Amino acid sequence: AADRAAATQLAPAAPVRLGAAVRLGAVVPAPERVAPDPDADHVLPADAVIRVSADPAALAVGEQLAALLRPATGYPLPVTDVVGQPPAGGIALQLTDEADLGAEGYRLDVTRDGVRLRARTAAGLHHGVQTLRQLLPAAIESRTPVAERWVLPGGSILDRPRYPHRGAMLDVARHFFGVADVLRVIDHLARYKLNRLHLHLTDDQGWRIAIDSWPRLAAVGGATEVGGGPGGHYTQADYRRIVAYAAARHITVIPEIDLPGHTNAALVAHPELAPPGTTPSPYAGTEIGFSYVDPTSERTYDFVADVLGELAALTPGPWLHIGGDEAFKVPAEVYTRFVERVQRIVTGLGKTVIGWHQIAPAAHADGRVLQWWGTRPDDPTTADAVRRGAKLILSPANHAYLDMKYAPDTPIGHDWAAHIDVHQAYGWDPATHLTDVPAEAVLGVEAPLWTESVTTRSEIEFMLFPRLPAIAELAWSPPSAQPHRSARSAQSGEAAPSDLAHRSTQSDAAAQSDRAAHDWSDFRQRLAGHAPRWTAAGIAFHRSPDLPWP
Ligand code: TNX
Repeated sequence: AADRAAATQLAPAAPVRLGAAVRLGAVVPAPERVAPDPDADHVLPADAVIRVSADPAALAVGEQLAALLRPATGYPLPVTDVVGQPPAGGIALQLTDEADLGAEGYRLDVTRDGVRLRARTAAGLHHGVQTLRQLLPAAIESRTPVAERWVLPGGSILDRPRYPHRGAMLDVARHFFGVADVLRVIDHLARYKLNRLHLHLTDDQGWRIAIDSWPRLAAVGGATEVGGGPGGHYTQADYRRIVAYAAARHITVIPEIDLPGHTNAALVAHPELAPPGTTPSPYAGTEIGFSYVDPTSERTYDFVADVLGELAALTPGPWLHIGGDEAFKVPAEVYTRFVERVQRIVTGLGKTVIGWHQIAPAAHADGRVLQWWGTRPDDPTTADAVRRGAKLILSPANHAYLDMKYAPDTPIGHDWAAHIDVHQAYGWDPATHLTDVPAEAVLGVEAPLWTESVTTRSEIEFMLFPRLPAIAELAWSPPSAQPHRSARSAQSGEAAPSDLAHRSTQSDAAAQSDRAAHDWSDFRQRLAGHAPRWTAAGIAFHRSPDLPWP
């Protein structure tokens, strides 16, 4: 295969496109600092080796990089952990102890001689690999060999996330999506450096996770979905597979069991949990707010403890999401006591509570996080919960809800919060969005995809692309441009990376700055430039009129 690949380079069957290198600043989300060096473009040779620090997690990232690059290049790209200077034309993935890179940052240097990626953690290397992918020609996304000059733009990038929580939610309850679809969504998150996948596992229309101690929940409660389809559920083995696939991409799964409302499917399976005098029946519509588990029955708390106990055991991540939204039929005082009791169950399991911001009035529980999905930034109840210790994940429904239509003529989706095209998805600042909430309370951003109207993998992608990358950039990229020097203008060519880190205060606005931080006109160009990648990867997307498509 190596010989064939080399021969392909010398005497290509199809004409090799001698396209220009991708711009170093073309990355989404925008890196913190970019210093291009146009004299240092690197052409990946057919015999390139991927050298990785001798660490299992780092080696796994190296193998993933090889797996990403092999199909289109046809190169063998062996992965080794032999340390030392990278050979000419090699790609080096190195774990370092450079404190400024933080838990997820990376430093990338592309020179004529090779590529060096450094990070303190395998997560940082993983994010750097996503940048590396985006810097290769779009044909790198092809699953079959392409005759192409695999050129990377010269220069250096220093990159770190703005927020630790960068997520998306998939509602697998309204319509069920199988494991393969979820893994593909995980791939989309990884591409844009997101690190949390929130799975909305239960709702009125379906219960999607097998619970050994309450088997009817999935067997009976899982057999429905919106529109009358067959539904489905994940076995615990399925769920573990999703968690492991996500973990290998440095993404933590956050499972949600929505309580006390949005529980009709559970009540159909276990009518004894329903409030006295009610007779639950399977529901395939899209109304909300009618169902709830009986908060006055001890059996309800047995159910909650068993379900959350099994879920905690399946979930290596620290969080359990308890829902809490739209329990309209439960009186406020009863609701608050219920939430406080469920919070105690979660903390008792050694997990951290996340809930929709309706749980705000409940007492603080250690580390608890509210997921704010309002549309009006003035929310005194949430601000008060923050004063009592809560942290926030922001999912403003009029900016971050991926189930909203792009425009009135969008064939699927809702419009109760807004029409959300790319400009609207991008046009807000998480740090200052909520009134009377300090920036330090914001852990990050999450884009939820509710699926009342979303039924297929390509419909998921149509709603995600191109909006998910806009939310990813809000979560990852710095809010304002950092002044920096280009690698070229540095005194010593060798010192380019530390230049990026330590000498950036020297004002050199005229340097070949290839980046503008939160900047719509720059972002729309960069994002539109990804369309050929999505096409090559078979990703469905909406050709939004907001973007200057190539
Ligand atoms: C509100 S947002 C809901 C969901 C719906 C969604 C539709 C939230 C916590 N609850 O039950 O699916 O609106 O946009």
